Amino acid sequence: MRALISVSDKTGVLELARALHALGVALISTGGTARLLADAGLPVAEVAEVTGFPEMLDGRVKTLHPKIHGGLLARRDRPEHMAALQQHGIAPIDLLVVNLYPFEATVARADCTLADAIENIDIGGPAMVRSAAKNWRDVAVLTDPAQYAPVLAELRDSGRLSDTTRLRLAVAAFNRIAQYDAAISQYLSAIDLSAGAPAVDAPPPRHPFPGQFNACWTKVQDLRYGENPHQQAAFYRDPEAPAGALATAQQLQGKELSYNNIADADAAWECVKSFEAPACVIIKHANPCGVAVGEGPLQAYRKAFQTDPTSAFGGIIAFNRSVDGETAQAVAQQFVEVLIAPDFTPEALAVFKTKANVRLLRIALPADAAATRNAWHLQRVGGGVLVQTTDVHVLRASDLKVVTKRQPTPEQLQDLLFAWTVAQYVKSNAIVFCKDGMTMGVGAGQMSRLDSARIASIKAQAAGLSLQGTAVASDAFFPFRDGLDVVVDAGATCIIQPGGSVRDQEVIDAANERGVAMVFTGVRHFRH
Ligand code: 93A
Repeated sequence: MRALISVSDKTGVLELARALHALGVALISTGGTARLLADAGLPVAEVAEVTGFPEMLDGRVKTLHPKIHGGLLARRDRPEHMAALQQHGIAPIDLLVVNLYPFEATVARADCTLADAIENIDIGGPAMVRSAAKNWRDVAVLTDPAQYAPVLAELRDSGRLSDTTRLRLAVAAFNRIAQYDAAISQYLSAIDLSAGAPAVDAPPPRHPFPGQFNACWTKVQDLRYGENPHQQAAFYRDPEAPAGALATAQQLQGKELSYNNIADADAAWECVKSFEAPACVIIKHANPCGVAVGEGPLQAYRKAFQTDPTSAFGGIIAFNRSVDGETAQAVAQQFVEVLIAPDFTPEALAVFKTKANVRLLRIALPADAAATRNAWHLQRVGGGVLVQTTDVHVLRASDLKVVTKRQPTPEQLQDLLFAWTVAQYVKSNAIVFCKDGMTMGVGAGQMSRLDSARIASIKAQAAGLSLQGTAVASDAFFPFRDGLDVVVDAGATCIIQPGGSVRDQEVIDAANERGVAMVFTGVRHFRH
């Protein structure tokens, strides 16, 4: 048996080569990889010795040779193929180990020049991977260090790899090539050519969106069904999933996640990540029905739950702090579908041991959680897809413009910023009443802002909460004074909204007339 090893990422390759050598496999390798193996005392033939042709053009041509591709592509069950190999002095290659020039990592660097990017487009590696994967019935191809150990184990146990293993490896190989080519296509097609070809020794000017969108996602799991039981569904992971994203979650216990669970868990997690203080977010049907910050997770949960205990039933709950035993006990009193947190203490896990259906998701919380989001937001439309950058805008107090005679007090300002952050995660039209770091009434998803305002105050009443002295956020401007009148009638004493309506003055006059404070953000947060 002969193996060709040519890897840029040298992780685990020495151990693999040693183990292959011990199994009697002959090793062939390219420049850098060959040196590494030879330095470790392994017998290895350089590709140049095999081809009788030197590596040339700065390594651009190393393995692109019939002695290599013939050895990978020949069908062992075709006598003509084997005769051709003999005639040309080509030895078969049975195992290929390749990982590619690090194109994705290179272009991810802010200072990556066009020349750097181009030099990191691997040609020979993908060509070999394709040859080996096409000939999967006779050749095994490893494209990821994670495959080394299981493949070695199978080789040791059975002396060969099964058809299923070889086909599985071939599929993984083609997936990797597709992903690699997608990265190249997306990088190159985003280069702005309006001023001609850019200089190669500098980072090229780029458009935020590539000329061709080639998302290449990997299936995490099939789901039982979609939004409704008659729809089929699956969950995929983005190869560029940001740190701490939902797709990186580890499920610690509970029933299988459903389509709606995943969607709601994402909404809860993205919202709770926005807060620095210990926070709790309860989601129902993609909308927050309770959000609060507190001294710790328990207090945050108690406050969040109070907003709308009726809706919180069967909710999806997220924390931005480790869940302790006390908090777990409090949460376990209610019917909860999914609980998401950066961690759970052993006491918390013990509480949920007896509630085997509750799905617990652990997700590492990155340091800059508020800034770590998907780069793109996608929405399917018939036969197409709308792509936009994600709404990651973070408002600072210094961005606010007070437009009324009355200034908000420091406490009001805190509640306004809190309400504004929550409103970003409420479906439009969003009206969010808050006080003392908790939501007091949430009006979501209405076609009229007025109705959202009315619903928020009806819900507060139903929960037995008073809206007197609350701060209210509106995700977009009030087109008329009537919306402002509804929230002030309900008890709001300060308002945060984008401003920008042709009738801003009418709304400002109304705020002054009613004696409330109002601030403009200059930014709106539609969410559909
Ligand atoms: O420059 S290439 O596009 N041309 C080739 O013929 C070739 N053969 C292998 N890149 C090529 N490779 C790549 O070299 C492999 O895909 C691997 O990533 C890398 C290993 O080089 P070295 O062993 O010198 O570190």
